[in-house]
Amino acid sequence: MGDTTVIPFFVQLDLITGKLSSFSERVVRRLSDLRGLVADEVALRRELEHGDRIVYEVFKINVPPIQGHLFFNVTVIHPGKIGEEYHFTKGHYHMNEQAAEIYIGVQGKGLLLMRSYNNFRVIEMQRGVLAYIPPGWGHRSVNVSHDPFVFLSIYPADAGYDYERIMREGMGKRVFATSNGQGYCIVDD
Ligand code: M6P
Ligand code: ZN
Repeated sequence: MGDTTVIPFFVQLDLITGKLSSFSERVVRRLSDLRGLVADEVALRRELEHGDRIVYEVFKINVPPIQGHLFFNVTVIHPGKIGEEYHFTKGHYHMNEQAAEIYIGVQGKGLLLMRSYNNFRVIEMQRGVLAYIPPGWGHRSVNVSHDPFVFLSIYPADAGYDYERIMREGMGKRVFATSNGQGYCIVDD
């Protein structure tokens, strides 16, 4: 039998800005949370001297973290670079190797980096792009624009997050600004 402790509900999503009418939790990730993940740790330390700015925020709607339920979040990656590397999320694999995820681009422009062993995929995200992350693929998002990059994600509530593996193995790709500061280049890592 399914879990019937939650009664149906809705929230309003502004499809232009990605703003939610309400949320249960706001997770804030700052520069200091990206220690050990950036290409240029010296640049990170230098930027930290000017303050520990917010890199991205996740607006979560809480449902029980158990099989059968779905999490849905809005993630906002603020524009910016660490050295020449564009702001990105920590990235994770799902603890539950059966758990897929769907991303829906809402605002701005980003890249969805994915890795499964030595297979790599990159999807350009913008409003209306529906991307599928199959089970077993690590995923990280990057803001390659000068505006906030906002996306909605939907995934099994028992997916779990494995950040360790990303720490150990990396995503295999990094995204830097081009010299004129307008575009991006994807580099093997
Ligand atoms: C999306 C989802 C979340 C994730 C968030 C930030 O909303 O994939 O599960 O928490 O992005 O990414 P990370 O957990 O890698 O910091
Ligand atoms: Zn995920």
